[in-house]
Amino acid sequence: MPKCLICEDQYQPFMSFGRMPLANGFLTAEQFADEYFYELKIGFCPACKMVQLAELVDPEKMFHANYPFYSSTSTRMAAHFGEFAELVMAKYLNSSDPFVVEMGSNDGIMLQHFAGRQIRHLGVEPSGNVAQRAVEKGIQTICRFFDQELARDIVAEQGQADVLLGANVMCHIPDLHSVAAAVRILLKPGGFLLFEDPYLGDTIEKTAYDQIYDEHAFYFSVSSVSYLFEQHGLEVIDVLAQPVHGGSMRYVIAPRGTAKVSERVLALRAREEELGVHKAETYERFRCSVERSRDELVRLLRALKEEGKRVVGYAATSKSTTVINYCGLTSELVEFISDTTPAKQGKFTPGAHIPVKPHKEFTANYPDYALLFGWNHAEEIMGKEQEFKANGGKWIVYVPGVQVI
Ligand code: DWN
Repeated sequence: MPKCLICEDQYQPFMSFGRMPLANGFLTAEQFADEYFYELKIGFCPACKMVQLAELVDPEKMFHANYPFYSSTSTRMAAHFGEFAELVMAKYLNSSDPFVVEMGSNDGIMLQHFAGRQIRHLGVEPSGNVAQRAVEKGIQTICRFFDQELARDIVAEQGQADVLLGANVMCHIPDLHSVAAAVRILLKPGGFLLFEDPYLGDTIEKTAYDQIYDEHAFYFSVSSVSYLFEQHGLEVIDVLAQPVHGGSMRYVIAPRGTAKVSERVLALRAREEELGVHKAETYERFRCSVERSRDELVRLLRALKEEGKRVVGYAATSKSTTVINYCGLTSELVEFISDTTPAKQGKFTPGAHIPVKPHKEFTANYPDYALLFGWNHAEEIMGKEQEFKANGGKWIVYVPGVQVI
């Protein structure tokens, strides 16, 4: 039985997706023979309520100088981080010369707003290539993993921070106790930590099983997040639902007793009780929904293949690695995947080795169906691909259910 990474209790995993490659391990044909696999298995700890991966991948295998995900590929996300930065400036930066630190700052999509206003800032990003992109934009960035040692170094050189930020990073870090301890070191006594990640409630309700992959070590609820930070003298003072990445939650954390706790925190706890995020049966039901969703998608794709229809994947997302490998999709069913990231183009998807091609290959010869692996960006993508629809093309989505649009 695996041991919980948060409370060290033992728990029973509730689902295995089988042998899985790295979600962002896009590769060349020469690299096929050495491809890395692990078992993608997820469990729920009844003691502290944390949902987590049972087998973790070494962070250095995932986040390195060739990490292919650049945050700035979505215009919707760029706008979202602009709004996030504005909120922080308006509500949480109260000192005369504030200092903002962001963990997992990627290509600087959020910090650029602080840099643009000459606000003291520092991005902490372990993937060298994306960190370099931020540096080129004039954003102060250090290429390291966020931990206690780094927190001490930052305090020694630049002092404590008024605000710590994290967007789609906290759930990626296996040693969350080290992060919480680092927050205590780096944060001013009256400071705030704000972070957001995909929300467990949405993942369950929408059967968004593709949120589960190596990089996401944890699947947060306000209950599990509260438990974690309470061990370190910190508390959740506010929660704000975000309509991005298929449903995210922003948590505002402060040293215990230094700020008023919003009623939204209690309301979300109550909603989680109703949803049953604390009950083993909920995860059994989730597993059944995932299996049903997989079977429906495979059935649909096989039927289209028999009818002689062309299906192309749209957006070689990290999430697609789980769907493709769990459902056993191959290039027989999905001809190729169109993606706008140069670092993924000309390569093959992890595990199933479906070719990834530039977007112009999609528009040059529209398929009959586009399987939307970037379903979380549906509005943005469908908005700009109206010609595909006008040419008779149809979208296939699988979250919250398998559907042809
Ligand atoms: O937590 C994480 C999330 C937030 O971002 C990660 N660990 C890594 C990444 O996950 P993802 O790859 O599933 O993210 P997205 O934003 O759903 O997908 C990005 C991919 O989609 C990129 O390869 C670019 C591609 N894309 C595209 O080809 N055309 C995206 C858009 C918006 C488009 O129009």
